[in-house]
Amino acid sequence: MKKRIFSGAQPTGELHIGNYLGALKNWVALQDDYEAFYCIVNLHAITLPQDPNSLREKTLDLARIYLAAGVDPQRSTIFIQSDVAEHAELTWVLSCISRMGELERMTQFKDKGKGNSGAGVGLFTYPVLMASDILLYQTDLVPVGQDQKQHLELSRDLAERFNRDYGVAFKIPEPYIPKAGASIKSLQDPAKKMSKSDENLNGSIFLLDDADTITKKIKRAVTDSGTEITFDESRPAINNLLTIYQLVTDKTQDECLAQFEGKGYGQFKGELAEATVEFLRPFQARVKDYDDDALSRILRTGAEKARSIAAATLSDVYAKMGLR
Ligand code: ATP
Ligand code: LTN
Repeated sequence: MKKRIFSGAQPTGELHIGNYLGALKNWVALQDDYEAFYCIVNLHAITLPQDPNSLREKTLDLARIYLAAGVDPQRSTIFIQSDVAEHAELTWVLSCISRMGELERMTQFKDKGKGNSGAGVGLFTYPVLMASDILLYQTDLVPVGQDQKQHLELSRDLAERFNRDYGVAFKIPEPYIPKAGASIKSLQDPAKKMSKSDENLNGSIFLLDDADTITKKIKRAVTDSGTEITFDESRPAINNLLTIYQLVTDKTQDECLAQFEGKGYGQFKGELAEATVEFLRPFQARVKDYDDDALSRILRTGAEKARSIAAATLSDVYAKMGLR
């Protein structure tokens, strides 16, 4: 039997090339060898206020993005988190075995909510919902970017704790974090990761940006002092741009180095812009491939499949805890 993978993204804004290279690219590659579940995590999105109509729209837009990126609905299960009630139900159970201290240590919570008594409780318990997502499906592998590593460790801790205290109900999931692309940086500040919520729109290349916009953003990207174009962590701006080049062209590091040896930043940026535009072109054409009916069918079928697996896990958990 094939091993299982699970991953998800939030319908909270436009996806950028960091999301694509850090996560989606691997989702597509892994679906050949794994039974894959790709979720649109709209319950995570409401940890911050969302306009209802816009959330509905962004949820469907994100499903289109998964499909355009190459997630194949014949092989992989695509579904909306809130369509499978077990995610919320298991979250309550796992909240009861989570500790305040371990959630307080989550760096994402520290960045977004810690010390602010007006912050929503959902921001605090967010990683427990993520653990439920993963554990409901007896997941083997979770392809994510570097920023999710700590959340995944919490998922493993909660699974181990439950299994030890109540009997084995969960598989212990492994992270899958790519060597290159796990943390694509902002084009404006290579000390920060590229992020949907960055106020500086020039820092991110969005998947639906047109060729002109992409070229402008790359031309404006900050660079490091010096002139060499190499993979070198101590020169984070060029390292980031070269990593993007490597991933959008599928070249090896050596091929990239050889190609830009002795060339200037101007020429490099021109070639990077061109390669990025070419990489996104087929994706952008496919975003309109599915009409609303086709999309609804895929999401309905996905939710049914997901629900049948999630229900079996939850029922086992309830039985082991004495809830039924
Ligand atoms: P953002 O900060 O852009 O809102 P997120 O992590 O909150 O990102 P999601 O859309 O849920 O938002 O993330 C989907 C996937 O993209 C996750 O696996 C995440 O680890 C990955 N990811 C997010 N930002 C980057 C980045 N800059 N580089 C590589 N992977 C990333
Ligand atoms: N927390 C993640 C999104 C997410 C996820 C998941 C990723 C929610 N549930 C399960 C992998 C597996 C984020 O903010 N990027």
